[in-house]
Amino acid sequence: MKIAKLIFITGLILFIPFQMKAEDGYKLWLRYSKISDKVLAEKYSGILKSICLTKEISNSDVIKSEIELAAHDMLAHAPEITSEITENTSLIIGIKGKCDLLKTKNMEQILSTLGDEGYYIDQISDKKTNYFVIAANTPAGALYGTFHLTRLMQSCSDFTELPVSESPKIKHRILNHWDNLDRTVERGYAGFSIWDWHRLPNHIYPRYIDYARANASVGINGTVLTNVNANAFVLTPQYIEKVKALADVFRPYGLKVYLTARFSSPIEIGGLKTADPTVAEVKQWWKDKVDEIYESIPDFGGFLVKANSEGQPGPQNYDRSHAEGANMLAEALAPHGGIVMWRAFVYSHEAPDDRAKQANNEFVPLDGQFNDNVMIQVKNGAIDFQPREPFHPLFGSMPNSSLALELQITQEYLGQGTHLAYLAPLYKECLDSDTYKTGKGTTVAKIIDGTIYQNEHTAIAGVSNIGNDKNWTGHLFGQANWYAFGRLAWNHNLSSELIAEEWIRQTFGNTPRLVNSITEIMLPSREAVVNYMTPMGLHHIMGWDHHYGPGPWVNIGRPDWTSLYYHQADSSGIGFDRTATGSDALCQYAPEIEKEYSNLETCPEKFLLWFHHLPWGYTTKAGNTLWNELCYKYNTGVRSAESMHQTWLKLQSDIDAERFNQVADFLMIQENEAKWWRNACLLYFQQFSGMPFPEDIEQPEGELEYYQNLKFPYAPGIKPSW
Ligand code: BDP
Repeated sequence: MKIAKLIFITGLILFIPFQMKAEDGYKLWLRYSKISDKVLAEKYSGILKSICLTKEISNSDVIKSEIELAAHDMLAHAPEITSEITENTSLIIGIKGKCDLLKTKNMEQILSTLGDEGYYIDQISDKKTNYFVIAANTPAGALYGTFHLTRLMQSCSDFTELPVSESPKIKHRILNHWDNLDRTVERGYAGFSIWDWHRLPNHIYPRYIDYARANASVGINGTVLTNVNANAFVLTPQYIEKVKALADVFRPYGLKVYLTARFSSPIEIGGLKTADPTVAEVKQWWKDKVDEIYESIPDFGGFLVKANSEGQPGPQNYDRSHAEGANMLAEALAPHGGIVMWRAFVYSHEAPDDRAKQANNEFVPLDGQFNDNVMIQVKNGAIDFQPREPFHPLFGSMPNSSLALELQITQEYLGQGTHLAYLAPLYKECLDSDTYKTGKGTTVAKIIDGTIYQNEHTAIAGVSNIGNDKNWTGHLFGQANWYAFGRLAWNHNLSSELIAEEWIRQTFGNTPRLVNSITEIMLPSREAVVNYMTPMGLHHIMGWDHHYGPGPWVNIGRPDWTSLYYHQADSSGIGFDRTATGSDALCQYAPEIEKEYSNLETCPEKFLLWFHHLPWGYTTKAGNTLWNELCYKYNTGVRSAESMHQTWLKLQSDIDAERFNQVADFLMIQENEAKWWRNACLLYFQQFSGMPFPEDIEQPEGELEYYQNLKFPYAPGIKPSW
């Protein structure tokens, strides 16, 4: 007993100082670490000295507690918070029409341009007063403005950015959780689902509040709680009560809840014999169900639907179109202001055409048939969230419909839970792609933000990488992708560099050494992954089902799930011919793109094997044979992974031990797995090229057979059933 006690006490002595220093990543980018610069600290304390938070702001409690937390942790300061302006007031947070100071002509004019969620921050000085103001039209805007202010402070800003006028470019900025009711997460690599359905509605974890805070801090305003491979059970009264509990927690943070709707729900939980969208009872069932949901959750966002895709039921089961299915749900939601996000991720092995063409084949003929509150949710590329894909040809092909962009934040195909891949460059690559559909400048961003076709509803969705791991995202740097998704959803014009810098400053600190070194790791990281997994337009050559690790040999019979179908390697060459001589997928793009990508002279090399089947001896722009170029690319990817790891190791003294060690371990895994990818892919493709590895690369090690025999039946995130 005594010994046990001694061990316990020694343990405390040994561990407490260590634990105090270590951080587990739970606080995300909202760490509010102490401002050590005295001048800045004094300035910020001055701004936060006495805050007038006009009491009419319905979420004033959450704004108040955020500011108190930030002031306490960054400045060891307790602001005075009032609901009236006093002579001490240093900061006013107010919404239009409620606060006299915001009734000046100038302010009214500014606010009139900011929309529902925008905000304005400025320092106002006149003879008598000198105060800061955060002005908005709504409580959500006031909260977003508050987070902007705390972000500036955490980043040690000298406030030269003022005045700030911000409003989101896209209306619905939504996380999609692929979370199942049993708490497994499809393609989730950060533990189990954060939604503890069994304990809801009675137990509210503080994590739910922190989740809402984190989303609000980057402007995310919606969350689909459940998997697109949907379970009808979530629509039963028992679960609606649970969803309501979450919605109540999220509301003050401007975060709406949405659910996935399984198309066969009227049969599975409604006792009907059919789910045919043209049958009156079915329509009525959905109408009643939607009314029931709104009764509990008056600001419910709507439904996300995966229909007639990968075994999910849908209107085509009854020979009805996607439009008929979507509109039935849209009609039920419309009176309440809800929307339907109907996914365009459809393909079938029974369809004879290239999988990359099938979504356009199905959806383009339906353009103009969808109700106004239906959005077609389209993945960034036509296959499936690969490390690199050209933009999806549906963007710009449905001028009479509202298209939403779906991105994947979880890294299903980019190293899952252990590879560092900063995804803002991937998101930007798609957003900035010029579709040319209405002439030059018709970028994906301008299509989805409504600029081109003036859509009332605009949306962007990110498949979440969040789980119940202490640090939320498994890999600490997964947090940067959640952050980047939110920031780009708010403003797609932000650069990847700027977003990385913001995140680094808040997550690690403001020293130039930290900012520069971590930027140096993050910015090229996605390209590194492309290089060591799928360079030059290769795609879909990963392990079967779990999608973990290389699998260029995967051949499970069904062509569209088979690597051989995508790389088409044989002794004559490699690549998928999607020009007019092949599947002609290029004809779905605008003529400018079709011309550019069809022509080998002008096709960007990053997409070469996506669109062309080329001989191994083909000469690349650098003057290499295709085979050598491929080898160089794989090798460059490995080199980049090594250098990311080395750069990180130099930061040991700058970062707390727990976070430093986790990332260091994962970078080691990444380096090893990059070699695994290179070795396995090059050994496999060499069988067809019959050419030697260039001498100036590290020679791929091992036997192809060894790599082909590796099995991972318990890899995380597997899709439960097909
Ligand atoms: C693929 C995933 C699969 C999803 C599907 C989807 O492998 O688990 O169900 O996409 O988006 O990326 O529906």
